[in-house]
Amino acid sequence: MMIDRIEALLKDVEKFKAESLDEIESFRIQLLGKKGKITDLFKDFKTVPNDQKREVGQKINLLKNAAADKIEAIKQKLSASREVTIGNDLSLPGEPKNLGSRHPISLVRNEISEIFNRIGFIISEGPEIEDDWHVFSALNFPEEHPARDMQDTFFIEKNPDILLRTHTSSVQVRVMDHQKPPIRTLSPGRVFRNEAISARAHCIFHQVEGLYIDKDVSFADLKQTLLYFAKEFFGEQAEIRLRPSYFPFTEPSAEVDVSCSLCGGKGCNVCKYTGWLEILGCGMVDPNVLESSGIDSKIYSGYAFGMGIERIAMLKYGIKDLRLFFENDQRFLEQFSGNY
Ligand code: 2NL
Repeated sequence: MMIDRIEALLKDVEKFKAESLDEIESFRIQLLGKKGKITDLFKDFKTVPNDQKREVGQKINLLKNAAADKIEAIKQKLSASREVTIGNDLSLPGEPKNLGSRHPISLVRNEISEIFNRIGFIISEGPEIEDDWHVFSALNFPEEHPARDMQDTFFIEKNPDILLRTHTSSVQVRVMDHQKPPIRTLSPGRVFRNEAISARAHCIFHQVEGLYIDKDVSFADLKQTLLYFAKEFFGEQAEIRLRPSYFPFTEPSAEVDVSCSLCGGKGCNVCKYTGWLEILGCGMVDPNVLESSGIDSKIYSGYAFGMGIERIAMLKYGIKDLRLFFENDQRFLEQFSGNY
C-alpha cells in the first residue's frame, strides 16, 4: 500500500515538466509542502509494520531526494534558457542608467567663471591651508583686526600663523607675487569661517573673487565690468547699483545690488520690497596691497570684487536654506541640470 503510493509519486516526479517558476513552485508544494504528498508519507510512516520499516523508509527518502533534485534541475534549466533568450533579444528595453547631475554650487561657479573668462579673466587656484601673510597681512588687515580672532578664523593646531583661508584673496596675493601686471584673474574656491551653522551661514562656503591690475584702471572700468556680469548672469534687463562700503583691502569700496529679477524691481518678499538684491562687494585695490606684493602703486592701479557662490545660487534657484548645499540629499541634487 505504502510502496504503491511511493512508486506512483516517483513516476509523477520523473514525468514532471514545467515552463515557469510558478509551475515548479506549485509542484513543490504538492509534494513537499506542509500538506504535501511526500510529507504525508512521512506522517504515515508510523503505521508501517516494523519488519517493512527499513525498506519503506529508504524508499521514501529516495523519493524525497529525487523530487528535490528534479525541482532544482528544472529551475536551473529554466533560468539558463531565460538568460539565453534575454541575451539574444535585441528588442528588449535597456536597463535604465541613472546619470548624476552637477552640484548647484558647481553649476553657478562654472557659469560665473565662463562669463569672466570671456573678457580675459584667467582662473587661479591656491591652497586652502594658508599663512597669516597671504590671508591678512598682505591684504592690509591691521594687526588687531577682529577677523584674525579665533572666534572667526580656524587655526591649524596652536600655530597662529597657519590657518584655513577665510577668502580666496589669498590666491590673488600669490598671483600678484609671481606675475607682473597686467593681471586679470578670477579665483573661485572653498573658504572657511568659524561660524555657527544656520539657514544663512555655514563654516564652509564658496567664493569667487576677481582682480584686475594694469595702468589706468578706474572705478568706471569696475562698474562697467560688473554691469556686464549682472546682465550676462541675471539677464539683459538687469541693472546694478553701488552703495559705499568698507573693506581693509580696497579703497574706495562698495556693495553691489542687482535689480530683483523676480519682481522686476517692483518689490517682493525675496528683495524685501526694496527691488534690489545684494550680490557682491568690490572696490579699488588699496595701494598698500599693491605695494605689499611689490607692485608700484604710482604706476599701476586695480579693482577687485568678491561674491559668495551660495548666495548667488540661492537667488538663482530660490533656495531658502544654505544647509541644503552641504547635505547631498539626492532629492535636492537631482533637481538641478544645466550646461555648465
Ligand atoms: C565680498 C567682498 C571683496 C575683494 C573682495 C580683493 C582681493 C585683492 C585685493 C583687493 Cl588681492 N581686494 N578682493 C575686494 C573687495 C571685496 O569681497 O563680499 N565677498 C564675498
